[in-house]
Amino acid sequence: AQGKTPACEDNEFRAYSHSEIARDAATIKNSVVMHLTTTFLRTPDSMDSGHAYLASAFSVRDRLLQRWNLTNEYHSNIGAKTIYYMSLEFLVGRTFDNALLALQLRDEYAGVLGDVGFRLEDIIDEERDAALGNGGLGRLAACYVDSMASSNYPGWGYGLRYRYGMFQQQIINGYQVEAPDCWLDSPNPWEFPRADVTYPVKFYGHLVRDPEVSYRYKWESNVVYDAMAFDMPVPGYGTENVGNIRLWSCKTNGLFDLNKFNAGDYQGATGGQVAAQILTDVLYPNDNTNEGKELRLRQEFLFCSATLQDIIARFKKTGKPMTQLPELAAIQLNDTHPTLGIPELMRILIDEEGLSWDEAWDTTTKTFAFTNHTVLPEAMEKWPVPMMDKILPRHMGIIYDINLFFLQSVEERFPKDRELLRNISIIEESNSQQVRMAYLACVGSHKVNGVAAIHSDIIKQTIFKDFVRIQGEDKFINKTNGVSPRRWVNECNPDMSRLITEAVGDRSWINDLTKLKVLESKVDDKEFRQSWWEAKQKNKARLAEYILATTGINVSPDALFDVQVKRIHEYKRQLMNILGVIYRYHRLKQMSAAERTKELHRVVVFAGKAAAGYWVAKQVIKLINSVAEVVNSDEEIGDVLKVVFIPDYSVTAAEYIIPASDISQHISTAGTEASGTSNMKFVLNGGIILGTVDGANIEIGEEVGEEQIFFFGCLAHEVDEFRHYLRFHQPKPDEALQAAFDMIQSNTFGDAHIFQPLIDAVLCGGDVYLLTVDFPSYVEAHKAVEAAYRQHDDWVTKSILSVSRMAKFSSDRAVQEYAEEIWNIEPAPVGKSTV
Ligand code: F58
Repeated sequence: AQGKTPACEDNEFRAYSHSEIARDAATIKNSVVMHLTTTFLRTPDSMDSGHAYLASAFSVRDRLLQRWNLTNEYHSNIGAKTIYYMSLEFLVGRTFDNALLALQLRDEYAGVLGDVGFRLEDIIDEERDAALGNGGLGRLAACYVDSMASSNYPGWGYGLRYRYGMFQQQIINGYQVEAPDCWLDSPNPWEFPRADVTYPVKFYGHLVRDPEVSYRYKWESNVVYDAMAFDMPVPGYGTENVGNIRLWSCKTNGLFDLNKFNAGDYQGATGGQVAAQILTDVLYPNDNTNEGKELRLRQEFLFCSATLQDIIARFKKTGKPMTQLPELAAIQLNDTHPTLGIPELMRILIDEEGLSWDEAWDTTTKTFAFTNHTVLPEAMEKWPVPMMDKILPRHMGIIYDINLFFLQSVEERFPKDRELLRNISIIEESNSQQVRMAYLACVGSHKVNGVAAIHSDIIKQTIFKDFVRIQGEDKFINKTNGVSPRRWVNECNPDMSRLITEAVGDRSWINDLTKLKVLESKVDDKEFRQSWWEAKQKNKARLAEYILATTGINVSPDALFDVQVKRIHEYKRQLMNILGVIYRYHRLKQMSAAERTKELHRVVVFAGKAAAGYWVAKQVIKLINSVAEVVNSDEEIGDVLKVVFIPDYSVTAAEYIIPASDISQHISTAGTEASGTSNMKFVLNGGIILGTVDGANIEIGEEVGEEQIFFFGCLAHEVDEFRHYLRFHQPKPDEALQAAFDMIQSNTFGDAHIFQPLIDAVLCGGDVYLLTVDFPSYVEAHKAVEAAYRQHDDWVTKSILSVSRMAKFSSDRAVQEYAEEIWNIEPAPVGKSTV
């Protein structure tokens, strides 16, 4: 990209680049064959399903590319304000089916592939997930860029292109074993290397003070890595708009030391390359815990520096003064992991662009906004000052100054309140000083939001309490999460989607979930109800096949499917669930065979990954698998109770599992789950929630009505008192919980010693997650679920009514609220609507 590009004078060139997407079978076939033969050097006779996928995917991407180019060109031509969603995680999953649906080419490709003997479903199954995220936070980022694209907001995601994404989970002898996710081993049709978009990123080094301006420095270092951009298209649905996720990869080419090589030092010659590459090699696999490793800090900075340089390079093309940046760019921090973007922007504005401190600070705080996703103390990001000072000396200096000016302004308003100053300082004065990233993010942003109403209230009363007092209520707002109706209904649940489309009259609901309201009028329509039930049964049969294929366990789709799928964490209480299962098993064993025949059949499904270093969570997985082994092979029990742990939970697995649930469990200790987003997906797919009064469960309950949700357990405001009590008093399990413990301790599920630490955490460790408190009401809630499920007609009514009332939980609604209340940005549709 050297020199200025001449304007294109060739009309044919321009016309082709703007031409309509061809939809006829002959053109599609031609492009698939073209890729098969010229991109992959295969003949039609030697085409297997893997190559059929690749050739089709490249063909679809050609169609997407054209729109993508036009979108970028259009937004830069009109000088649209753009939202940059900075997230160290994007849990995208697969793209092929999503792109086919967005382009409305699914039937066409199914036809073309059918002609050569392939089923589209099998071809779709060839794609590997892009699993560049851990859980909720990463998937939320993917839903938000999907909504930005589909709602025509000029918006980009920024992240890292990890060579190894979320690890693959194998279950060996009941234990989780991690294997690397080598997702880039085969060609990836959904990324575009942009070798020309590369930025140098510095580490370590020293500072030289500007002789004229005391706060301006030159940062000199010879540790410089290159971050190179890879772009992933985000197909907008029902629009020609295509969004972008720009991922940085640490480029190593320039780091080969030819001198060392010539001197015979082969390892030394590539040492620089290895050191650089490591930066974007792996995703840290933690969910709601802070790892605090130096490599992680360097990852975060590489990400922030490259992203800020890129945003500024784009802005500078407008020729406007830097202080106008907030008029063209809004940056959203997806939790604290990208917070170094704040001092990095300050550094660029002051040291490189020559702004004064005040101008730079004003520009920065108007540009950034920050989303908090957790209240768990162990997840709070903090970096030791000495580490930060060594790796990022300039940024440490800037953070000190930000803190100084902030504390000075507080001191003026609240003189002599030393306690207050200590509490709000960005630098924590503990044994070793630490930088509190949540405070830095808060001080450097103009808006701070939580992700569900209860969570936003809690953060205002806890970690940001003093900041609310100092900076005002208005800065702290709520943006309840949402999920994409494209992936989480239309793509994963084709049968239910067809029914909704029939009821609505067209497909407009896919971009406007308020249309689901019409389902309410169908609730008494016999035929509709029957089809609704059949769609669920079909999804259950599909999941039963998936379970058989992944675990070898046979389950009957006629049973109640009871599902808990999410990261394994103590606060999410999978332990309580499996203890409930054990208690159920205990009761079944006490019954006579005749009594057992009257019992409702149930399949309890678990899936989820534990962070590699999270021992307790891994023991919970082992317990679930041990229980499954005993229960599933107990001939007395048969189909009355089955327990399944589906290995390697992923976005794609979720797309099979969620549409098949009758009841799903969201049972975190009240006040601990910020929002949850799978709860929304389950209800949108006609499932009912069994949950605590926590996170977005509460708002889901408000929307669907109390008949449509099963709540249990203590309330958030009661938790502190219970915890306090249990610190000083022996927890008392009720009879049911004690029966479950007894069953474990009598070696029913193998050597009880393995599981004793799990029991001890409850009985001797203060029962921090309040299992003894909530277990009785949990068991009662299960009974209520069972009674309701037996009332088949009422259950179908609940299911239809729930879906009809779920509009609020579309990520389109969430993104629109962010756009209006935080980003101050408007849709800028490119081309025409395609619905
Ligand atoms: C999740 N956080 C919340 N963090 O737990 C969940 O309640 C919420 O619905 C969701 O965010 C979206 O708002 C979460 O997923 C992480 O995985 C972090 C990744 C990086 C390290 C620290 C945890």
